[in-house]
Amino acid sequence: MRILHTGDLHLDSPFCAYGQKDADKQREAGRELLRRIFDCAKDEKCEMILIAGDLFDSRFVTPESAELFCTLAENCGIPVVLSPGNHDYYTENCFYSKIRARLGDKLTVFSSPELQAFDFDDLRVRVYGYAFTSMALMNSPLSDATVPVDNGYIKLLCAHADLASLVSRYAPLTLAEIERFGFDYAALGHIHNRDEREDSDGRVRYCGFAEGRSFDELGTGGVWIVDLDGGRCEVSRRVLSERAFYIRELDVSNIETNSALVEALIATASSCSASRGAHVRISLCGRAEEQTVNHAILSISKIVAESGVEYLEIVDDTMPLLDGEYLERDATLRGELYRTLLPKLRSEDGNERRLATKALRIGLAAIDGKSIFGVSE
Ligand SMILES: [Mn+2]
Repeated sequence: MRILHTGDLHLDSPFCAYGQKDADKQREAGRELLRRIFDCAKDEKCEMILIAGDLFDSRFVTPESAELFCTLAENCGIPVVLSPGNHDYYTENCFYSKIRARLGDKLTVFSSPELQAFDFDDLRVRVYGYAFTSMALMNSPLSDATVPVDNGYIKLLCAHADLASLVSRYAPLTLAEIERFGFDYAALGHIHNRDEREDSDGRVRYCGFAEGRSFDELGTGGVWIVDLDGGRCEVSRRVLSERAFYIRELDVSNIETNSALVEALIATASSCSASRGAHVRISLCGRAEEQTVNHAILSISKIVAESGVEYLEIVDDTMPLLDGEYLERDATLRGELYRTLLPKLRSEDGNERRLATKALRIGLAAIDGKSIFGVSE
């Protein structure tokens, strides 16, 4: 049997950092992603869709997304099983309970914080799971549950859970608990950036993000296609993202001219542009002439156009091209300023380093009687 495993789509996020229009666009992109996921289930001839929680970002679902989800679940022709997570937790009058009457057995939703199981006799599959019924679920629903007698069906778990911490507020499951049940496959959600697999044979997995939403979710996203067959379990990834985030570092120490830096930035950005909708952050490090860096930052639209990325930001992490050794021995105010800032200039913390670098530039400019307004932000 073949399953599609997804979750953590966080549809209808407020996207507060965006303006109204862009936030609407982001939410529409989320709906398009949902369409692609259901299309994928159809194209791949999946027989069931497991959604491991946080399908929606909150309990407030927009009418557009509500209608889309219902239509897709109604027409896909295969069972959709969903376990509510800490964002879209289940209550008596939540979205999921409201659409129950309309969707009937096309959508199966777990509704209790205790372990539940549903049988799908046509498929000879039993799906275990539980629901968050508030923003937290302090215990593991598997820990006290007795392992039920096997009925010969394929045994699945669909759950929103935290395998990373025993004291988590988000259903702290352990791998041992999952293995005690002997699931053929455990479809988890909650942690967006885990490794491919949690156990040695790849039967326990987080769905991972289906499409990156920020620089916290790097690279392409997708869903798992799971084939279960006579005790065998084969899992493969289908990339469904049309937007991907990347962070790159560029050492500018040996780059001497303005145009050489722009060329280097175009090359670095281009290395990400094979992915659709590449969003790239390049952090410049090493020692550089301030003016060269400023020129590059002003050339950002040219770099975007020539590299083929959708979005680019440049973070200036460079050290000014100053003679540090000379400044360290300098007995004047310039040396004093440098020595005072030195621990922060060498700090492990990138933000502290950036701030100290800026303070040094402004301070040296002021001591030299130069304008400090040319100092970049
Ligand atoms: Mn979650």
